[in-house]
Amino acid sequence: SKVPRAISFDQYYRYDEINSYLEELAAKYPNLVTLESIGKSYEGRDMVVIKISSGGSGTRPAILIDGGIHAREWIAPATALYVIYQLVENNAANSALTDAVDWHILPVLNPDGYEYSRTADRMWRKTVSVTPISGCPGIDGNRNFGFHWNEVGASDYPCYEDYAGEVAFSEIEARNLRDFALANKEQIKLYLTFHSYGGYLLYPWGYTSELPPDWHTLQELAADASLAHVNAGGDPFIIGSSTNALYAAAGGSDDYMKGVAGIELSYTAELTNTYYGFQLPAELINETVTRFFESVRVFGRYVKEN
Ligand code: ING
Ligand code: ZN
Repeated sequence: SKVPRAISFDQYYRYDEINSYLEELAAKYPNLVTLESIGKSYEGRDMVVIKISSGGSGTRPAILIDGGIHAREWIAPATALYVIYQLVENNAANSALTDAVDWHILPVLNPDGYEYSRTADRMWRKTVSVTPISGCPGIDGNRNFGFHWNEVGASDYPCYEDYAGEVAFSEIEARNLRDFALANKEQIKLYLTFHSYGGYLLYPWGYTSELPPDWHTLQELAADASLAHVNAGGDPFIIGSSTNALYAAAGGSDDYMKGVAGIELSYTAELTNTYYGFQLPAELINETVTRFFESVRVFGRYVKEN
């Protein structure tokens, strides 16, 4: 695996390159960065969470971020990587975001699928594990979480893109994230999962059109994050519950984090709303990630102040 000379945001990296960068950061910034493997993927890739913490006793409030649960949504790992880059390599300018809050970031939740999308099928969405139908591998990771699993907006048929799996948490990648979140749930105050595309900031629920009791807080914080995105030159996000703003779908990671792990502030970010869809050109990574980092700042500040 080759180490990038310096990270840049005009290209999409391979999984090994992303992990090499994380290792480089851990070596270079030992007082700020630690790496934790939360387990291996189906094909045996290490799933690495980078913890960014300037100190404290491990009881600081924390933010959990993941990207890349869906293989073809390449801008999601790129955005997670940019957040890491800013918090670590530009910490002098961003120390207000790390002086009271810890960050746990998993840039690629579905590494097998990501590599498959990089090398074989650009539009692959799912994991790559076997299903009861040979010739139709893969489960939709964002239909596989065990909260109101498979009740709505998911398929029982393995050949479909939104196949929920034979059982909840059939996927090792979803189990690994679940176990990490549950082990750290006292600390984690906010969960952000990066997807593309469409330009939405979504909060639970995806399984019902009913709103959580604290939906007003979720809505207002997302509105602040959207305003920061606009002030950075981006478009406003469409904000609402997944069911009401986009479509109903059960088994999503955001519903699980709120409904079971008890992380009250839980969001899905659908990054970019260009006509390129999933295939956002590499030339547009930079403006996408720099603008969205201003939204991430808002989430960070909120956790710090509340
Ligand atoms: N969109 C999400 C999906 O998994 C979503 C939207 C998120 C629905 C959370 C329900 C709950 O379908 C993409 N682009 O994957
Ligand atoms: Zn997605």
